[in-house]
Amino acid sequence: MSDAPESAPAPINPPLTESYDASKLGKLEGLEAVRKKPGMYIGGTDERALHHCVSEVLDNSVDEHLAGHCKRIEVSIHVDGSISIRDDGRGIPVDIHPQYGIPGVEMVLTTLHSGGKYGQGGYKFSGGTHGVGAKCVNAVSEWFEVEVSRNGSVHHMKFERGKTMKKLEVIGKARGTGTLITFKPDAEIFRETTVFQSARIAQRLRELAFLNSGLEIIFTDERPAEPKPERYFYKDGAEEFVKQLNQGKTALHPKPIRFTKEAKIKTDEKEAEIHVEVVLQYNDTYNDQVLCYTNTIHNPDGGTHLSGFRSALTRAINQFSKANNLLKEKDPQITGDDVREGLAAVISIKHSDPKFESQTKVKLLSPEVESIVGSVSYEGLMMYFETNPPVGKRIVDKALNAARAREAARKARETVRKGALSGGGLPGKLADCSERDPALTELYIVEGDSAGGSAKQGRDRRFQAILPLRGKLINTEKARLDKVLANEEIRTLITACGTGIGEGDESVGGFNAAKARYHKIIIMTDADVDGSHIRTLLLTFLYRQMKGLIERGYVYIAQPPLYKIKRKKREQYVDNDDQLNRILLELGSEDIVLTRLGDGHVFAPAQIEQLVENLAVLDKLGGGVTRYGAGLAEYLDQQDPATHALPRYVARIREGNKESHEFLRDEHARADFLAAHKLNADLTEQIEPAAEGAAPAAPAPAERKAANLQKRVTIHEIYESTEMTKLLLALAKIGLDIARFTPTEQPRYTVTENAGQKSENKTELAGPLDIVAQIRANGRKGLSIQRYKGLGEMNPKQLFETTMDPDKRRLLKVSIEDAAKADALFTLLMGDEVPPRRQFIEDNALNVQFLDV
Ligand code: 0RA
Repeated sequence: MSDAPESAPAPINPPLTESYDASKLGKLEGLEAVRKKPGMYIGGTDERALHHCVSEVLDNSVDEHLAGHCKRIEVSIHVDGSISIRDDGRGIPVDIHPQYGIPGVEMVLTTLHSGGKYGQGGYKFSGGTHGVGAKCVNAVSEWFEVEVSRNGSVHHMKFERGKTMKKLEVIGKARGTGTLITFKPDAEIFRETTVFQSARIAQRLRELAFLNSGLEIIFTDERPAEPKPERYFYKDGAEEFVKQLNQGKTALHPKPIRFTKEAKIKTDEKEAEIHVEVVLQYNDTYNDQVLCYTNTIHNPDGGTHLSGFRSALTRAINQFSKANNLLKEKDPQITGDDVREGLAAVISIKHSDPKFESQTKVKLLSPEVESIVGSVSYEGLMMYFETNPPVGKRIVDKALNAARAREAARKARETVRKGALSGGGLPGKLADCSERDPALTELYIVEGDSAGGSAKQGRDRRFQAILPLRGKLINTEKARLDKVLANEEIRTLITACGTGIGEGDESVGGFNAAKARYHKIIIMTDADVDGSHIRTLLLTFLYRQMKGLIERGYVYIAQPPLYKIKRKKREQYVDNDDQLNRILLELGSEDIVLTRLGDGHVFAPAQIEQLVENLAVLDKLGGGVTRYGAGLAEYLDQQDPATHALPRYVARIREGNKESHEFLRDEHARADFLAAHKLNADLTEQIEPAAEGAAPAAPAPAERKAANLQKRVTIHEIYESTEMTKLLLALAKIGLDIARFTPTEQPRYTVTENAGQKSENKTELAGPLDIVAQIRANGRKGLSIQRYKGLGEMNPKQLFETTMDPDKRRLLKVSIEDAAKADALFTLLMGDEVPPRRQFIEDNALNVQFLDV
């Protein structure tokens, strides 16, 4: 490895020399560039870029695994929206860089384009350009913390918006090695959202586990009330991946076919090393899924590995069928499309010097890969067919069937095209709009006739067209195109859209986006399992046959409300749980008097509103403390009286069934605590060693263990502390006395409802945290909350106002940035029998977030 031996642990606060200062200045400017042009470094500031940050940090840990040093990665999303990635790799180097005079870890995290010593870290295969990713993430993080276990010590550093806030320090002893990075994305940069999508991250982690057999990945989203850690671990990586792709389908052969090859080649003077792994298994559907990866990075647009594989597959199957006389004279030629029907495959290559089409690595360009993947695939397949001729025959049969069906589908498409484009008239079910300019019109595809009727009555007929869909929509994954096109609902949809479908140009019935009759196609289904099923079926069809509509951003999903709430005469529709919570607080704050008993101060309504908002968030973030068994009020009372800074760590001490807590202000307090208890800094749970010279009557260790008398100590970082301090500052500003949160003997506040009326009701409260609870309870009084089931429960006017009115509705745009992943997901969802699919949808509360991963 390129790392020099490290003689001593890094000194705390390295001496400031002139060159250190100068180089440091340059670096700050360096990361400033990332903040100024995030697009250049992390591909934008949207939700995708936000998740890309996680991948960047993760890729470094995976690189450690690829280099043979890391077995386990843990990812946790915290309640405050920060995220941690922990690995048990070698740890980022902490020795002082001879040229720059700063610790390796600081260089890796703050110096742009730092080549040289820590530039590549001696990696043969690397997903990211090593280290470049993490420093960009540092630059766009409100705060970024790193803990490195190396050389027997745990080292700590902290940054804010890319600037070093705490220099490298040893904060304790380490037993093993590894890196823990935690960051909170900066809302100044990610203006759209800073909220991590659990499903999206889980999907990537699972994929990584599939592609790295033997790597264990643990994922915990700590934001729900009861977090459930997930474990991803696959002994036979890619093989299990392919089996997963075929889950719920019938495989043509029980075991996936797998071939691998390792090669060394020369490219422009350079030596490169390439490992190829191809795994495939045929199933009984009519679609193909071939997923391509380079150094575990997904290449949705394929590239040279894909083309090498494709031509080898076509060649091998044709060769086998010829050699065994499986083709009859009148049989059509077997094409590439035919051999891919029902194919599930994963092509994963590792390359020491890959070339991609763009920064986003969607397509592999390295020319040498094509022939390597081609030859290993061809030879592997021929060998397999030779030893398993019955499977070979089944595959040829399937391809032949596909070739025959292709001809039939072409004819069917032709018919549909004639119906749709040559004045066959619009379907009777379609209630069209009067506007003719497609840029101004919208088509609502509505589930069921009754909601369709309401939509027709409620719509603005000038520019809104309605197409009700009834009955069973055909599963386009399971059926061949000719069958799909025989389906009445699908034909109606095609005619209404006006674009035609499928590949090829219009003359052969192909898709033409310019002919779209509406530039907004809005899918409106019920917010239940059946609704999401129909939505997924529709999207599958649009994805496979009218992809251009999705690519142009013409396809949307309507968002009907989730709840209807009623109080006295008032009715209101509520979109989601967050909004419901806000409304409860709002209603609960109406017409109340909040009095501070100490001095009789009465808070103004505007103050109450702000207080409640801040206290509610504080309550929610409090989960970051209470999950470890400590009380939120006790924790908040540890605030620094001047700055309101809160402790960053909590030690949880359990002995038998006794439990106590100690809050530790910062890394120093933690280090002192660890030293005092003789504990390591990098373990989650440890047994405190028995005190030296303990009384001879003390039980022996084994007995202590049996009696559960051991002292178990865990230390937890409270990532939410920064955010909670901000809230305390805000609360103090509004005038709430927040020096004490734990309840006092004497009540401190009163909340009075209906003050001055007969129904006046006064409640005494002992602490600030009780205020929100009381107000929420107030809000629920006399309120009926109805979980809203179907679109049909709304009358035409309500449907328009909540879900169709351009001024009030919220539409979700369906984007397929990552088409292949969406495809894989469609297949997972659509390919199997109803019960497992329903289960999947229920388990994952399927929503469109899945679609634009
Ligand atoms: C630079 C050099 C080496 C390792 C790393 C960086 C490294 C970075 C990250 C980021 C997250 N986890 C990580 N693990 C390692 C090589 C170290 C050596 O040669 O010992």
